[in-house]
Amino acid sequence: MAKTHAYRFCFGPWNISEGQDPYGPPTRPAKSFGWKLAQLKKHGFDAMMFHDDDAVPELDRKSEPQIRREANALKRRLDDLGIAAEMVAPRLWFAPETIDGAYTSNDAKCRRYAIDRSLRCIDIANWLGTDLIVLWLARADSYIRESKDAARGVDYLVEALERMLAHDGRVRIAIEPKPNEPMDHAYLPTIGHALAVAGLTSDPGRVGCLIESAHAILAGLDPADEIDFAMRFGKLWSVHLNDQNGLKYDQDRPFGNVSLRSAFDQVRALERHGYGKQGEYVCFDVHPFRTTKPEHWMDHLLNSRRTFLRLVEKVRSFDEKQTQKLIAARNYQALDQLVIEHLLGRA
Ligand code: XUL
Ligand code: MN
Repeated sequence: MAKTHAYRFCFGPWNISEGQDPYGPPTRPAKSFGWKLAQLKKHGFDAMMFHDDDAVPELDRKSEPQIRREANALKRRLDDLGIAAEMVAPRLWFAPETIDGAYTSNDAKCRRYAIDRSLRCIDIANWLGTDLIVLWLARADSYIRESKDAARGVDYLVEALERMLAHDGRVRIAIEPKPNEPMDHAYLPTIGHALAVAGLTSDPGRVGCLIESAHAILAGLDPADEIDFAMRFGKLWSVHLNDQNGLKYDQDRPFGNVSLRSAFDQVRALERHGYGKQGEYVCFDVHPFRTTKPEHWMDHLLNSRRTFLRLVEKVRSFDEKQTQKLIAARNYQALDQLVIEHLLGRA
């Protein structure tokens, strides 16, 4: 395994959130984008990830020249700080046009809106200096099965991807699957689904994926297996590391905070396939607890990075020779305990 590889880290402005949930209001006063960017810099993160309207607020109400001006101004701000834009993701779950599923809406006008907005998102990504677009297909599903045809949903998704690929010959599109929430059953719940749809486009090499640990867990899958699978196809272009306690609502907990062993396995999978060597970032899609006080606002991000880096050490010092011996002897019971003892450290 590579011993020298250094990782670069990233988060989004939404990861410094105010504590609201469906049942209660914010518990911390909102901070400005400038404050969030300054925190990112101060704490030594390398990149920020953006929704299109994190980069250019209220972009549906703005003209193209105005969007360009604001994106260019943001790029200058990022450059001054030495911060990269990792990706831009079209926020296709807020506007009235996306109520019935954006690209997969039954209404042609709404599908057109979703595609037009995605093309604008690609332009913003270009102005911010990244070729990576992330699609979390929040509402690509049906509330009522009989109202839609999932096969036609695939056609609509492919059509949208084709329009994006044609809009910019260099753009790479990473699909971020999530099996549920806000919807009941998403059309693309897993990496296998995302890559299958990529294969239907005219340029599958430019359609890959992003794995979020919590989303894989919500699909009943092992995030480390999802990482291995995506990397086998050379398609893992970003990760949203976090944690999740069972099949509940999306929790976006600090990385490793529920299952240290699963986090170890995820880091080991990333390490063994050289994640990051092509410029990929380690992003944390984590949120502070509702109880977090403003003075501890960055701790969920700092702790996630600290846990990640400590696990990199654990992966690099794991006894791989002994592992191979135990595998050869089919002594998986001993292998199981080898992992546990390693994670526990010296008694
Ligand atoms: C939703 C989620 C999003 C995407 C970006 O669960 O993870 O924040 O990561 O659109
Ligand atoms: Mn995410």
